Amino acid sequence: MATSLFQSIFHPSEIVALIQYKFLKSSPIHVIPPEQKAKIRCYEFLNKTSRSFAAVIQELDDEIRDAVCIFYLVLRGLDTIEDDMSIPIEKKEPLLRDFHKTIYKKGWTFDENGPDEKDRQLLVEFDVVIEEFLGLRKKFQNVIADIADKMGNGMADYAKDAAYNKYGVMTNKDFDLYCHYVAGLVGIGLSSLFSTSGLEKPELAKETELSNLMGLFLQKTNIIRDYLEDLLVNRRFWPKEIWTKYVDDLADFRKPGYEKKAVDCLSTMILNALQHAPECLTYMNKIQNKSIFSFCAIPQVMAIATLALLFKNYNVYHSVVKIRKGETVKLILKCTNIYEVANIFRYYSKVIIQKNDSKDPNFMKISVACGKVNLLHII
Ligand code: D61
Ligand code: MG
Repeated sequence: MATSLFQSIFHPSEIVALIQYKFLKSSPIHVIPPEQKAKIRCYEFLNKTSRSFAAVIQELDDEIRDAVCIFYLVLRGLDTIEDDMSIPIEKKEPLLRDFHKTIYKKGWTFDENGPDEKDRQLLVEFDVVIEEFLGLRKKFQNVIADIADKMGNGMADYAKDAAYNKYGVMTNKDFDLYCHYVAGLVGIGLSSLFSTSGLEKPELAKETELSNLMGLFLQKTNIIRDYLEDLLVNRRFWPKEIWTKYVDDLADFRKPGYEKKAVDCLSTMILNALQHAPECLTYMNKIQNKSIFSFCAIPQVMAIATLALLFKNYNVYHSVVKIRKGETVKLILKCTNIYEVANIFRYYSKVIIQKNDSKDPNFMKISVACGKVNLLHII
């Protein structure tokens, strides 16, 4: 709290928001009866493994909260297998492809992750996630298993692709497909869970393209922000089709003399993500339930705020650039309805327009993309 307040010292409205948020947060968080040991452990895992989603998931209405929590933990488990480079591909491929069946195996656990894998403990105690999964309504189970099947097979296809392992993601089309597997499918699954619960209309489950783009917008923003972190562990998610226009090796952007190229390539990446913003607003405009609305909107506004902060920001190549806690909290407090969220999107599109300059090769396209966010009037 002290560091967050200090970081916002020149942003008084954020100080107010930080203090307001601190008091609001101490109001009811759902109590789980002490005999439900597995469920308690699942929520502990949720809070341990997710900085960005734990809070919004726990604020969901009762009808949907546990299903979304288990959906998250199942996919986090799958991702913990995907991310682990110490598991040989012969072992990894069947683990990923069969994961949708594994979640029905009472008592299954996995202790073969590398010792440094950040969420290894989740799989070591995965029997508790399975227990809770098996306690969900059959309809929820089917949605979760279907998404785990598609995601696991998509991850396995990439994990055994030789070009992907050598160079990373190749084309823009590849980039969209990879992001579809790891994040777009989450959006599609969530829409099905919302409809199944009865909290949203059945039609929402049919909006698979808009749901997919909700995930793409979040995942692409993370991939842009995490350039350095990923490069240091030799993971390359920026599509080769984009960066080869500027350099021969993705790591060259870090070298002295490449600053202009680096910032221009960053603009191309940000433009690519920003093009999804209008459709994300269109999706959120369809949400009726208040708790689901906040759950969807908070990650989205953080993403557009992050894109605005990253734009023209050469620091991306030398450190991890993140929005201040005070700014995050201010956004969370504002995310109450579609009009506010549309205003926040417009605000950040203006921040981007102000940083845009005519010497940027993407100047025109960025102006157009921001213009589309600005002009979108909801209802
Ligand atoms: C509305 C609300 C939330 C949404 C949404 C729509 C649409 C999509 C998403 C959330 C998913 C966004 C993913 C962006 C963060 N990326 C990652 O976590 C990467 O892993 C991807 C594979 C596992 C996905 C697990 C997940 C994430 C968020 C959820 C969820 C499941 C279920 C419900 C709600 C939110 C990233 O992981 C980094 C890490 O290991 O920490 C990676 O490996 O690329
Ligand atoms: Mg991953």
